[in-house]
Order: sequence, then C-alpha cells, then structure tokens
Amino acid sequence: MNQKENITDYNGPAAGWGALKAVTTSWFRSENGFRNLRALLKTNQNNGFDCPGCAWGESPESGMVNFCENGAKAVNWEATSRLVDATFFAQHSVSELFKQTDYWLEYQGRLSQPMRYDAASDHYVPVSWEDAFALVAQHLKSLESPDQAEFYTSGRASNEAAFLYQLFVRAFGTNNFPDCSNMCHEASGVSMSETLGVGKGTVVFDDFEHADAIFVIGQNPGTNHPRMLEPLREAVKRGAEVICLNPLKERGLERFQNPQKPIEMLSNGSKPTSSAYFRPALGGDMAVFRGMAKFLLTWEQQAQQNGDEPVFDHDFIREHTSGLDAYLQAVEETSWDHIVQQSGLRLDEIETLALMFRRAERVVMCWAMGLTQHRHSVPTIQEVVNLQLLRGNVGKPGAGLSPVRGHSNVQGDRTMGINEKPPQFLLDAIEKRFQFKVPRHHGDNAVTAIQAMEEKRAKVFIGLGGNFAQATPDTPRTHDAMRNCELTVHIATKLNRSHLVTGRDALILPCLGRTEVDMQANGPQGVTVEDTFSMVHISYGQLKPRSDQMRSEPAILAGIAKATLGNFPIDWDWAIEDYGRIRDMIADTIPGFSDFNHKIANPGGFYLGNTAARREWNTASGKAQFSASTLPAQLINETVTKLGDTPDLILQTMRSHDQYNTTLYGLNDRYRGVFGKREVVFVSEDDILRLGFEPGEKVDMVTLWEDGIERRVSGFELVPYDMPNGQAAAYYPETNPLVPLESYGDRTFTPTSKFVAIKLEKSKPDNIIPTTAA
Ligand SMILES: Nc1nc2c(c(=O)[nH]1)N[C@H]1C(S)=C(S)[C@@H](COP(=O)(O)OP(=O)(O)OC[C@H]3O[C@@H](n4cnc5c(=O)[nH]c(N)nc54)[C@H](O)[C@@H]3O)O[C@H]1N2
Ligand SMILES: Nc1nc2c(c(=O)[nH]1)N[C@H]1C(S)=C(S)[C@@H](COP(=O)(O)OP(=O)(O)OC[C@H]3O[C@@H](n4cnc5c(=O)[nH]c(N)nc54)[C@H](O)[C@@H]3O)O[C@H]1N2
Ligand SMILES: [Mo]
Repeated sequence: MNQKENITDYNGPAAGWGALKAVTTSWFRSENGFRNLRALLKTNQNNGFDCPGCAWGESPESGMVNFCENGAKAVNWEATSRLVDATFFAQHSVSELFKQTDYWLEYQGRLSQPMRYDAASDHYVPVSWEDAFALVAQHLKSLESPDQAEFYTSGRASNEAAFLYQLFVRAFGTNNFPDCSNMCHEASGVSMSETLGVGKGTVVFDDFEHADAIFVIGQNPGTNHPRMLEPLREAVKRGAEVICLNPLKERGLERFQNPQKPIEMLSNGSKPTSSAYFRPALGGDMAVFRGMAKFLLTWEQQAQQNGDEPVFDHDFIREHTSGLDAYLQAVEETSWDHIVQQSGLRLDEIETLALMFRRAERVVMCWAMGLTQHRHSVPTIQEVVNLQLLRGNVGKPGAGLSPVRGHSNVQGDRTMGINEKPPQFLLDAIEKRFQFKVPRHHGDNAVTAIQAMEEKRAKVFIGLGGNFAQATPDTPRTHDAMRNCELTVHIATKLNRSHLVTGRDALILPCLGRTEVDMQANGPQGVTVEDTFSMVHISYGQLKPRSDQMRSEPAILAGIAKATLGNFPIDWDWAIEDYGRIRDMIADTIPGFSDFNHKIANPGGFYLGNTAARREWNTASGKAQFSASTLPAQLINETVTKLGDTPDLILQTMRSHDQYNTTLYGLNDRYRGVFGKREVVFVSEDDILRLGFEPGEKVDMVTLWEDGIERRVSGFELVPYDMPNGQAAAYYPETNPLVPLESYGDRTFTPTSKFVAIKLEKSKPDNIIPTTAA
C-alpha cells in the first residue's frame, strides 16, 4: 500500500463522529453486539461495573451514562465470545504462537480453562485447578528463600484481589512486588510523598470546575483519558485556561466534540479544548518550570520594591511550608541560558507560561507519562510542587496536583499494599491483625525483578494480570530472563506474549474480568476500585462468564495461598465465600477504610481523603517541603556522550489511539492520521531531510547506550509530523527492545520510556521482521 493511503491528516475534532464509528466497528467485530451494549450501559453506574479502561473518576453527582470510545473498546474486548481453550492450544505449539503478533494473540479470545506447559511437546495442555495450585505450591515451597519468587501485579486487579495477594505473599515471606506502577507513576508517588506527605493527587473532580487554569503536562487525554476532555472543555467554556505542555500536537487537546451531546455534534461545533499549547524538548519540562519560577521570583522582587501586591502567597508559605530560601537560591543560581537551552522553549514562551500561571488564582496541575518516564522525573515533579507551593495552590478548592493515573485500579492496588517498599504502618497493621512476622526488607521492583531472573536469583514468576514480557524494557533480554525461571504463572483474561515466554514449568490461569458475574458461595460478589481522585466504589459484573472453568482473581489467589500455606494466616476458602469478609480485613488494616462494607453502599462510593488536601503535612518536617534540586547539567546520559557518539534523535515511546498498553485493539491511530500499521516513527520533516532520508522511507532505530549491547528495531516507516526538531516518537510495546534495562529514573527505577537516544539507519529489506501486521 502506498504511503498516502495509510497516513493522512486528521481534520476532524477529537471524539465526535469518528469515535462513534470506531465504537460501532469494534462492536460488530466482537460478534457480540447486544450483550456488550447491555454491559456498556452499566459501565460506571451505580450497581454496574467500573470501566476496565482508565482511572479517571466521575463527578459524584453525574447520573448519566458515562463511557467513552476507548472505554467501550475495553469492555468490548473483554466481552468477546471467542474462546481460547484446549483445542486451540492443541492446534498451536508455543513456538508457533510466539511468531504471531501481539494483536493476533489477544484477538483469539478469552482464556477459558487452566493450562500447563508441556516442554516435551511444546504445547500447553489442560490441567485441573487443584493440580495447578499444587504445582505452584510445590515450586514455592522448594525455594531456598521466599525472595526467590517475584509477584507481579498489573493495575486492573481489584482491591479485594490485591489485598489477598499481598497478605499471601507477605505470609509467604517476601516483599517482591514488582508492579505496573514501577513503570508508570512511581515518580509521582516518590516526589509527592517526600514533599507533601502523600503519594496521591490532592484534587477531586469538583476542583476542575473551580480552577482558573488547568495545566495538562505530558499527557494525551484524548486517547488515554477521554472522559477528562469533558471537564477540560467545560473549563474553557467558563473562561478558565487550559494550558498544554506537549511536544506533539495532540488532537484531543486541540479540538473536541462530545459524542454524548449529539446536538453539538450535528452542528459540527468543534470548540477549542486548549487555550495555549507549548512544545518543550523531551525531558525539558523541569527547565520550563524552573524558568517559570525564575520569572515569578523576579516579579516578586519587583513587587516588593514597588510596594505592589505580592506574587507569592506569603501567608501560606509561612504557615505551611519549609525550605523556601534554599529553593529560591537554587532558582537564582540556575542560568537563563541553561533553562532556555534545556527546555526547548523560547524565553518569551516561558514568560507567557509564567504569566498565565500567575494570573490564575486557582491552578490544577495534571500530568502523566510525559513527566514520569525520565531519569530526572522526581526533581521535575517536585518543581511542579514548588510552583504550586509558591502560590498556595495546594489544599484550596479549584487548585492542586493531579497525577492522572493509568490502569483503572492501579492507585487502589498501592493503597492495598502492593508495594515493594511498604510503609511501616502497613506492615505493623498486618502483623497485629494477622499475627505473623511480616518481612521488613524491601523487595524487587520491575527492573530489579528482571535483573534477579537474569542472574537466576529469582526462580518463580507469578503475574496477577498484565503482560510483563512486553511492558518492560530491553525485550530480548527480559524474555531470556523470564525463560530462566523454574516456573512462570499468569493469571489472565487474554492470551499474550508473556504466556509464551515460559519457564521450565508454566501455567496459564484464566480469570473472570470486571464485566462478569462473580458467583461465590454467598452469592454474586462485587469488588471495589479506587479512582485517580481517591474515590472508592463497588463494581458488579453483569455478564455471564463464557466458561464455567474461569475463576475470579480472589478465588485463584486463595487457591494458590491455601495450597502453599494451608489455613495460614487465614482460612482462605472462608475469605472468598463472601468478599465482604475481605473488606472487613481491609477495614481492620488500611487507613481510611473503617466501616468499609457500609460505606460502599453509598451510590458513587466514598472519598478516602487526602491529608495534603486538608493542609496536613505528613512529611519529615511536618510542613510542605520546597525542593532545591539543580537542573541536570545535560539530559543525555554522560556515559553515552563520553563514547563520543551523538544521537540523531531522542525517542519517546507512547500509545496509539487503538491500544490499551500492550493490548492492541486495532492498527489505527486516528488522531495522528495513521491507519493500518504501527511500525512508524514520527519525526519532523526537517529532521528527516537533515538526516538524509525521505518521508515514507523505512529505517532501523538503534539505541546509543553505554554497555555497547546492540538494541535495534527494523522497518519503521518515517512519518513526517509537526513536532520539534531533534525528537522521534513511536509506539510501545514494539519499541521496548530499544529501552535499556539500566536506563531508569533516579530513585524510581522507572524505565526512561520517554527518553531514548537513537541513531537512524536505512533498513535492509532482509532485516525487516513484521511485529504487528495482522
Ligand atoms: N485508551 C487507552 N487508555 C489508557 C491507556 C492506553 O494504553 N490506552 N493506558 C493507561 C495507562 S496504564 C496510563 S499510564 C495512561 C497513560 O497516559 P499518557 O501519559 O497520556 O500516555 P502516553 O501515550 O505515554 O502519552 C504521553 C504523552 O506525553 C507526551 N510526552 C512525551 N514525552 C514528553 C516530555 O518529555 N514532556 C512533555 N511535556 N510531554 C511529553 C507525549 O507526546 C504524549 O502525548 O493512560 C491510561 N489509559
Ligand atoms: N516503552 C514503554 N513501555 C511502557 C510504557 C510506555 O509508555 N512506554 N508504559 C508503562 C506503563 S504506564 C504501564 S502501566 C505498563 C503496563 O503494563 P501491564 O499492566 O503489565 O500491561 P497491560 O498491557 O495493561 O496488560 C494486558 C494484559 O492484562 C491481562 N488482563 C486484562 N484484564 C485483566 C483482568 O481483569 N485480570 C487479569 N488477571 N488480567 C487481565 C490480559 O491478559 C492482557 O493481555 O507498561 C509500561 N511500559
Ligand atoms: Mo500506566
């Protein structure tokens, strides 16, 4: 196919008719239209189920049906009628399946019965649930130390599943909890815990309705949090400013129509979502914020000299903060040259940003992966905190900090104790309530878990959801590491590549999804989740499970726990007869959950509370803390530049419109105008020509990294895109082979998925291995 057919400019607004068309298309493809429609109408409603898409929350007052195109895709994908069963695995060996694309693998349908890998035939063969549990127990019990097992969690697991999981794993004896947060908002947690005493966002939905300015930084809500566009548009309507910092012009942030308001859609009234758009260098945001602070400081000094109204909120600073002087000194010491050079913005753009920030009485700062997946993500987010503290923008209505979470219950999983560095109060509470000695030493995160498997220090890998083999960096190396295991176990809804990267023994344990009725001894069970605004609510599956061999996540975890530990420290069978019993245990041990079973009866759920939002500071100093970090001297790793090589481009890896992380719903990226393919790399036209290529040409991307290991992907089509020079953007997971395992954030271990130094080479036709074509 020629390039023109597949790459076009997208001229329509975000959402609108295109969204409706996309939903109906995926509808018909699932062969299950009416069943899914019923499911969708129940999404995010009282007594319905929580959308398995993103973690965005709802206004507690909203009674309307709230779904978005991508939520519809997530529901539809889970509710497919296709089944992956024993016949399927008899037909396909694991090596054959491994050759299939990620898209193809998940498209085959729902995993419907427990399977065990048979190395002799290279096929998965049926196994009974009891034998599967016994196999896990046998492996776990034969380890020399509990720290030789890794217990991964992806952020869809419910609170009840997560709580049981952490209880079992700690009773077994380790804190090895690598989880998807490690690759996601870890930096937000680290920076905010230190400075504000709480690792979660300080705002609630209502704050968006009262903000004078909302910053959307390093986030693409049109695709990844579509329901967020509504409050953004409402904000613009009432005259608030929405200010975007993103190197790519993201369609969802430029124009927007709401498919739930058909009249506006008919009138084709596309309204601007965004009032101001700034395009920094990759990793340049800290310099931008530092520049804004430098302007604010200059204006504050001028105001003091002239006796004008101050720029800083001195009352707030005096009463609530500590560390201002050291911070202002760091600001003064940062040179304008350094700021401008690193930010990628002009000085007058930074001044405009500072003006917009200053003239807003109430500011909400939102961010996602564009800020968290860098080496200096912690100081970058702390610079956001600094700005907000200067103006008293924490703990007042319409203002605050909002790291917008990814997976629908990733925040809840952390609250439940899925944490390799658990807080003392949590361990104390578990020890007291369940009467066993909990492990106190820190466990592995996603990166150190891979290193442990690579070095054969870890021998068992258990994944509660997710796709560890594809979501993590350095793909071939990570695959080898997982293959070193004695046992790999995946509790999953859909077949994915992780299931094909088998240890000597391997199990696939099929679980129910959130859309399905979860029947236990005491009747149908609901599970709870926590959204990005710390609202906890209950979710009841609506659809009949497609196979009676699937089990719920809590039931599978209880089965593994019982086989491994017997009735220690609880009676596992009893716990899952009624999830209210699990919630009672949560109420006993996790702050904010007292009276849990009663509170969830409240339609819309309940608010967990947030100390920083109340201006209580659980920090070392008892105050909100300014951070006086220095701007990195340079962003490219020093050891790389020492090698004498300069990168052609810096690559960020991101999501298309048709994917949910490693789950690919299709091969289009409508808003960016790419159709039917994913092996593309977006580069400015100037750069394409400067580097001696032509638009549409196929290139290899090769990473520059200190260890000299060759990291290469082949056959990526150069797509000219309106973006700053010096940058490239391509989709994950196809580009994860380029991200070095050791390239991670300081103090976060989050892979630097938004900053990979690369060279481009002309692709040799033989090199091109298609990875996604359906
Ligand atoms: N439909 C759908 N919804 C999802 C997901 C999905 O895959 N599909 N994933 C879920 C998950 S787990 C998460 S974590 C979230 C992810 O939500 P996002 O963070 O929106 O996801 P990304 O696609 O990684 O987009 C990162 C954005 O940051 C920009 N960016 C990259 N580097 C920089 C930088 O250095 N500075 C700035 N200012 N911007 C930068 C990119 O251009 C891009 O617009 O979405 C969640 N929701
Ligand atoms: N290069 C690069 N890498 C990245 C990122 C990036 O931006 N760039 N983003 C990172 C981020 S933010 C994240 S959060 C991670 C995501 O990493 P993961 O959470 O590990 O990956 P997912 O693709 O969300 O997992 C999809 C699989 O989850 C299983 N699943 C779906 N629903 C359920 C369920 O209800 N229960 C169970 N048990 N299983 C279920 C299905 O089998 C499906 O195949 O990837 C990270 N990796
Ligand atoms: Mo994420």
